[in-house]
Amino acid sequence: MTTETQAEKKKVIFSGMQPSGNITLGNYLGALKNWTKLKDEYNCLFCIVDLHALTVRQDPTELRKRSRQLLMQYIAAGLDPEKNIIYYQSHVSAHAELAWILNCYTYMGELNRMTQFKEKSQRHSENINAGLFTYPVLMAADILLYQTDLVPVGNDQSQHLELTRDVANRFNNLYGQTFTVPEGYFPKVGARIMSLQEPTKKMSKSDENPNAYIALLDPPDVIVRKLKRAVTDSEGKIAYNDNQPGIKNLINIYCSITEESIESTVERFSGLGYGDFKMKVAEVVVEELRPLQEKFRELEKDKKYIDSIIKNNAEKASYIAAKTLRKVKRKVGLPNTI
Ligand code: AQP
Repeated sequence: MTTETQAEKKKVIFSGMQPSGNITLGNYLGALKNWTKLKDEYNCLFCIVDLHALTVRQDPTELRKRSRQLLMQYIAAGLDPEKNIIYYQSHVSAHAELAWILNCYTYMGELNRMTQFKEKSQRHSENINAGLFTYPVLMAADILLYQTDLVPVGNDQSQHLELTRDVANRFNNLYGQTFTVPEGYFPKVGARIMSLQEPTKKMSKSDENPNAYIALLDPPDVIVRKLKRAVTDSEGKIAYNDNQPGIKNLINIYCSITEESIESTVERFSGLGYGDFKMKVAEVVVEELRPLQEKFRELEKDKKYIDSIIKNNAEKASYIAAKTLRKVKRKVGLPNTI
């Protein structure tokens, strides 16, 4: 078998992140770090889903800057822009086109049930726009355009993936086999990392309080300071349970990085005070992020290289996406281009 045929046989993985803030240790441990383990085994597309970020008001200059930074952080974390397709969603117009078509095959009732819409419309009550409502349809288009087999998702996204599968099946039933129906890919490691200030809420890059999250590019002294300030409890005991969500979160962070078991971590640190334990966590976080931050700074200096990645990968993604879009247009009866 030639290398090319082997590559073709690999399953397709699609995943993405929104440049809606500076990505956090939560995004890294829950998604990015796991992606780096898949990058050789699968045909991977890792997207910067900038169109999705528009569902919440963004400062245009900041959005552009963060999108580029996110792309560089993907590479700095270990994704390979030669083997993986790393690109901006807005550079491949097929995403928006397919989303429109799929909007016509998705029911209001289905979208009304989406819990993320309910949650985000509460959080952004001043701006409940139609994009926020149809967000899952754009996500379905992202996935289906590439005939994706597997989508690494956290629990928070499983409802959207189910909708993608329903829409794909509906379309295939109406028009014959058009889309691969994707499955969720649930990584073995990748705890849900919680806010450092409200440990019952997930760590989010768009949190208004920067002390609630560790950004991947936070310098070591900032990481130490944020962890020292992390909210804990008055039990004074290192234990892993829901009554001590702050300490539980710090243990999860520590174990996700070191891959040590929770039991042995709790046992090893059981005699420590919270202050000392926080310093142990800070040490492993700083060391984990150090190489990523160094690589990021190198990449930042090489504008030409990053520009070439942006261009080449957008072309690769567009080529694959155009094939699916052409098929879809033909099936629904849109006229051929002349
Ligand atoms: N706290 C978290 N712990 C573990 N995994 C997480 N992810 C997000 N937060 C955590 C995973 O990161 C990926 C990218 O997510 P996204 O950019 O699509 O947006 P999100 O899930 O809404 O992440 P944020 O940080 O909370 O963004 P904002 O604040 O903009 O809403 C996903 O795979 C997600 O599971």
